[in-house]
Amino acid sequence: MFKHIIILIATVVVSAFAHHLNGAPHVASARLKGGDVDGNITFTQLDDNKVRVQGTIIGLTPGQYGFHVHEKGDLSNGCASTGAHYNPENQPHGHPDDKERHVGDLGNVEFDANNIATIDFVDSLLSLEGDHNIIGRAVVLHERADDFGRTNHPDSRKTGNAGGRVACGVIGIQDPVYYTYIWSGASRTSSTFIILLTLVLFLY
Ligand SMILES: [Cu+2]
Ligand SMILES: [Zn+2]
Repeated sequence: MFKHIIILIATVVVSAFAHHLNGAPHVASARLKGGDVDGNITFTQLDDNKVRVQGTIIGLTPGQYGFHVHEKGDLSNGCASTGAHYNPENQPHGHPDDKERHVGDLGNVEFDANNIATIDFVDSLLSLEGDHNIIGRAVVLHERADDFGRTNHPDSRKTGNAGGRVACGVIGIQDPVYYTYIWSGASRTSSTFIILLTLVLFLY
């Protein structure tokens, strides 16, 4: 009886662990660079299918600057080759709280008197998996504030008229880093099964 309880507990623990391994990366990160601008941004997948965006960027004078996820993680021609705003739902440009917006529309970041921007917000459209997956794409910081599609400028509903691209970085997997190492080559389901079988045999 005692042994069965142990096995039950072990199964639950291993299943929970395997579920974590099977899931999407929990944290992605990007190093944002361009001219005097330098920053690190992390994207953390929250349990309720939202992503928390956190980071610090230095190097711009006080003010608001457009901040987006662009569709390509291609820096072969600098920030220019990162493509348009990430827009898998084919919507017009907007504010992060708008119903109609690009998935990549993250609004503005604000630089303070020390030329530092501190970023910490939760976005409801970004994801580290599935249809809105931002991994392998780019974060881009612009030379002007994003107008959220609310002016008469011809670029307003396309880009927020935020001007040129000042800094950018590719979004990559940060955690779990062991994912491909441990599970490469074998199907995840069978790997889970083998671990469970080994555990059961060991306990008996
Ligand atoms: Cu942009
Ligand atoms: Zn946009």
